[in-house]
Amino acid sequence: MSKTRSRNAIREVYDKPLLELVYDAATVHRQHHTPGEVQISSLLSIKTGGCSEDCGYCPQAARYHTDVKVQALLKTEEVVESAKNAKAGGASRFCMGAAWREVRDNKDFDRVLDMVKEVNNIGLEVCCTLGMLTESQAKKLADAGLYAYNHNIDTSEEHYHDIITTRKYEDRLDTISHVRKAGITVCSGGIIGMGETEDDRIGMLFTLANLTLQPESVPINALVPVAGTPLANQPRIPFWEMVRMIATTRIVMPKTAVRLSAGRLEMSMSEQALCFMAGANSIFAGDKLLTTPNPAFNEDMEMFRILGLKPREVFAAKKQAMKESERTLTTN
Ligand code: SAM
Ligand code: DTB
Ligand code: SF4
Repeated sequence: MSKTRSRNAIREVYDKPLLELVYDAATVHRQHHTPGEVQISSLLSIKTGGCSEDCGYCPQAARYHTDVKVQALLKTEEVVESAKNAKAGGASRFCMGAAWREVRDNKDFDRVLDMVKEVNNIGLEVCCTLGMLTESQAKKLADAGLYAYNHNIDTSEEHYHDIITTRKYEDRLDTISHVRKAGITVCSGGIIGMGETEDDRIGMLFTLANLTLQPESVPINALVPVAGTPLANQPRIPFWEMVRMIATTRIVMPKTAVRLSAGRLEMSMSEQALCFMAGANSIFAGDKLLTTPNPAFNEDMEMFRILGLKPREVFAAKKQAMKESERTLTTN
């Protein structure tokens, strides 16, 4: 495996002729995952806008003038209601996002801990994305039943400062390590289409693939350019670059769930089908991401029917890991 983890090795994969790359990624995918099984995650913004950070892509940063309306932390009942609907629609994971720079030890955090407990009780994989965390905050989330924490590194270390200046790449990596130590699974990926070079994309995959344990989930977002943000006028990336990125991610992180995240609204069904072929096995479903639109839920269900995709069961990864360790124990 280590041979695909150097920058040069990742570059070699990324540069393959496209159809060869997709074929290789599909082969790796079949060795580690059930083909046709796609995880449905549902996303809910539990606290929207007014964020102090300067992430150049983000419509929720207070300093940019966007159409996003600030909304305080939702009530636990509203969140539970939304989680129940998501489960009824076939979601196995429910991800709650807050426009915070970092978590503070206050009443709002206590309320989020309650939300985590309640959503866990519904029988969903609970995920949060709340900004930076300390070790003790990560531990509290784990104790409340948090299954995954999303904290994206977004781009390469070299490109990071062109996109965000209010925190360091290292801060992101520290939070990821706090999440890991607390026994929560890691969801970390990034965005393409922010003016980065191919080397930046490779650099981002290099960082993720070389974490002591690779993330269990890697979202690949295409930038959604939002009016009022510094990246509002970025041209949309050609679709082929998204496939290339997804396929490379699949090959260098064979066991991870590769999530075809923001940007699906601009893709046809055939384009998304090629991404699933290239190893994407997770999506965000629901009419809205955090603040921007996503394909309509019914359209996604129609796509699943036409492509013969099946929503992944809840805790499927955990069950698989347990089966593998039982097998190892009985053969030793
Ligand atoms: N505030 C927390 C944080 O930054 O970690 C959590 C929420 S933040 C909106 C989660 C992720 O959404 C970001 O790290 C970024 O990768 C992604 N994101 C935000 N705006 C986006 C956009 N316009 N297009 C694509 N992805 C975006
Ligand atoms: C991730 O990588 N993508 C999701 C989720 N993690 C939290 C967020 C995408 C946000 C797109 C812009 C918006 O809707 O505000
Ligand atoms: Fe705030 Fe997160 Fe948006 Fe950055 S990405 S401005 S930290 S909400």
